[in-house]
Amino acid sequence: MEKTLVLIKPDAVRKKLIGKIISKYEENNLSIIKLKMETITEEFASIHYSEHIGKGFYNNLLSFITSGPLCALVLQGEDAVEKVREINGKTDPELAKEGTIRRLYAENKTENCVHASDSLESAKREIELWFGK
Ligand code: 3AN
Repeated sequence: MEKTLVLIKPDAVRKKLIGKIISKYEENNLSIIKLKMETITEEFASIHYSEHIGKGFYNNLLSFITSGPLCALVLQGEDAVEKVREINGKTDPELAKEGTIRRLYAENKTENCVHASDSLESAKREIELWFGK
């Protein structure tokens, strides 16, 4: 069984979509094993998004992700990393498949409702960063 980290980002929290988003994961047989609400600092955000430092969208990404409370969760299930990325859809909501969270609810590539770990390795790193060992 795999574990993966999901963030329900500040745009989705403001739009009161936490319940709808969590339902999508549960309907796909994933279990929530950890969950918390938090408004993160720029310092913490820069660790989470360290791979994007220097990219054109980095400053916007940082101010957006720190702009209000988000919901962090660890999901567990068979093939959880890949499954959650399928459920979320592509980064750009216009390219995301019908029925995915981003296609249904996201505004644009930055305000795109959800984050999910992109590999088992990043899942391990991100789960430790957000919830400790
Ligand atoms: P994903 O979350 O789909 O795996 P990443 O890891 O490539 O996407 O990017 C992390 C976050 O950075 C995205 N969720 C999105 O909010 C933002 N982002 C990525 N690419 C762009 C872009 N071209 N323009 C604006 N924001 C972007």
